[in-house]
This record gives sequence, C-alpha cells and structure tokens, in this order.
Amino acid sequence: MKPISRRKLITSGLAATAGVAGLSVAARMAKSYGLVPPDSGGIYGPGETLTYAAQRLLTRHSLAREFPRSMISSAPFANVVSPMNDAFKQHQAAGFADWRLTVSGMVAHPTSFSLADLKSLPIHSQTTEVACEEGWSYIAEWIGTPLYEVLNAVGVSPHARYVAYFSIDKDWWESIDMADALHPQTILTMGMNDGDLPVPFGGPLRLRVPRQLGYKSVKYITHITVADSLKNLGASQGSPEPDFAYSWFAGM
Ligand SMILES: Nc1nc2c(c(=O)[nH]1)N[C@H]1C(S)=C(S)[C@@H](COP(=O)(O)O)O[C@H]1N2
Ligand SMILES: [Mo]
Repeated sequence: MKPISRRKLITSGLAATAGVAGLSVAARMAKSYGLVPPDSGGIYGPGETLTYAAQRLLTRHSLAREFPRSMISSAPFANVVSPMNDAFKQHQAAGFADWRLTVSGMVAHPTSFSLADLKSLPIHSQTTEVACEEGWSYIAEWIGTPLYEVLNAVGVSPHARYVAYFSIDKDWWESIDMADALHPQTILTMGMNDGDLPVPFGGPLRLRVPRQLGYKSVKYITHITVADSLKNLGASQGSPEPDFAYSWFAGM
C-alpha cells in the first residue's frame, strides 16, 4: 500500500469533512492545524477559512508565475492613489534620501533601514504580474531586497506568525503570514523594469507580494512590524480590505 503523506491526509480530510459534516467542522479542524486566517470570524466565516487552509496546504512552497522579459507590458497601468500627504512630498523633494523603513515587533534587533541599507542586502529581480481585484493586470520586472533578508537581519522570533506593513499613506496597510513573508518572491521593491521604481507604482519602496492580488502589494512602505497575532492592529482583521468586502487572504 502506498503511504499517504501527512499533507494529503490533512487535505483530503478537510475536503471530506467539508462535504460530509459541513464547513464548520472543517473550520475547527483547520484551526487545530494553524490554518485559520485572522478575518475568519468576520463577514467571511468557514468558507473563507477553507479556501485559505486548502491554498496553504497545497501551495505553501509554490511560486507565482514568472514571465520572460519580452512579456513586460509596454503600458503598465498605475492605479490611482490618494493625493500624497506633506510627509511624502517632503521626501519626494529631497529625492527620497531620508526615506526609512523601520522594523519592530517580535524581532531581536528593531532596526531602521535607509534605502541604501536595503540596497546593500542581496538584490533579486522577478518578472511577475500585478492583478487588481477589479479585473486588470500587467507584467513588469520588480527589483529589490527579498523581505526574508530584512527579517533575517533583524532576527525574527520563532513565535512570529504575521508580518504587517504600513504605507506613509496611513489608509494603506496589509499583513501576510510567515509563509508569504519568508517566500522568495516577496520583495521590498525599489526598481521597476529599467529604472528606479516610479512614484505612481509605489516608489521609492513597495512590498511586492506576487502570490496575492494587487492590493496586498502596498506602495510607499515606511514600517514593518512582526507579530504573533493581528488582534491589536486596526479592526483586528489584518487589513482594511475586509471592511470593503475583500478578503485578507487574496491568493491567486
Ligand atoms: N499605498 C497604496 N498602495 C496600494 C494602493 C494604493 O492606493 N495606495 N492600491 C492597491 C491596489 S487596489 C492595487 S490593485 C495595486 C495597483 O498597483 P499598480 O498601481 O502598480 O497597478 O496597488 C495596491 N497598493
Ligand atoms: Mo486593486
């Protein structure tokens, strides 16, 4: 008899339970395996949890599709952002020389990085797609420091479960679990195609999370915090998006 892997057992168990006994039992099972997203108790409930759990079990190590450079979109679409605040305008006037990324929370060494500090860490590039929940998408090359390099530099606690990241535009922040935070394609982006990351696309610093929808790739990042829970952030949903009926987990 072929041995069944633990992963397969859990996955088929979840699916079977969902079919036979209803979604709430599957959700309880998911909880005991650490597969419950932070917005599961909100407007989504068990269906959302099952989607997250199934994706996490099946795709924890999978890569977002990468494209040849010849497929880079000639006219990438920069979505409108709200008017920039004074703090941003001052940074822009100074050529972003004083832009900082502060990292706090469950880390051994809380640190403030300049853009030059980030550029001195290993730099990766990837040609991936930005897909907005409203239906459009484009392909570009994104260049920067993988988030795991920064997390390794500050020493993340083994009890950490989430990384939250904040824009200088306070309305915009998001969080991801450690599977995405440590994923090799999750990149603190400073360059796009052949130059610096342009302001409309999130320059000088954007976190690209190419395994999830566009809204998880927040522009103008100034702060990151590492946590074991999302309870104390915003409305405890890990993102402002659930208030607008979009999911915290936006895997694609
Ligand atoms: N700071 C900030 N980040 C943001 C947004 C924004 O308005 N402000 N829009 C988000 C949404 S909804 C999408 S789909 C993508 C759009 O990325 P693009 O402008 O590169 O197309 O950026 C995301 N990041
Ligand atoms: Mo979007």
